[in-house]
Amino acid sequence: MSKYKKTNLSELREVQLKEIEDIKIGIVTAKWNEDITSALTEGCEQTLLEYGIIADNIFKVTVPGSFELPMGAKSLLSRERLDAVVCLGCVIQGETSHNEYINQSVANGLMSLGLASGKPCIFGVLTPVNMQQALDRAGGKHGNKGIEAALTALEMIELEQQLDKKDRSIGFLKK
Ligand code: RBF
Repeated sequence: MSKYKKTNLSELREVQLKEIEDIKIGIVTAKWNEDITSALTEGCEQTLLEYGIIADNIFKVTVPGSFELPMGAKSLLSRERLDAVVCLGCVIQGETSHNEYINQSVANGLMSLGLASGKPCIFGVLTPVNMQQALDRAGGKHGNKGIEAALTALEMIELEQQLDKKDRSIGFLKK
């Protein structure tokens, strides 16, 4: 079997974090399709706690719909010294193309915000064709994408910590 087999990303991964008690993470959740997004939020928060993030250092807010996720993330980032922000939503395809506008805007918005702020803005938005596909990804047969979003945030923080360590060691090279 190829070592590149598709992994179920909800499986636990190893993440090595330093000073875990100081890590602060935001969770922004869209209220549209609340049954789905609350399951994503629960998976996300539970995972952060399991990995050792302190409950008081998890900052949760809600926004009306997925379109508002980038603005919610920006507002949260400007008020709290966050190490990452996870954005969770569910945009179900309808009879019109509204979902395409929302999804593209949110993806672009979160990418721009992440690059501009230097803080990982995690795209945890389901883009299913129907409710069943959403349920399958919010604790169903395809896992819970809220868990994966939490793990992605932790891995990006780990990367930042590893790079910081390299930066600091430059001044201590042996002659
Ligand atoms: N927001 C979602 O998070 N998921 C949806 O499936 C969703 N469907 C929408 C469908 C239509 C036709 C409209 C107008 C909005 C929808 N929204 C949805 C809300 C959207 O993200 C946003 O909150 C509103 O457009 C207000 O800016």
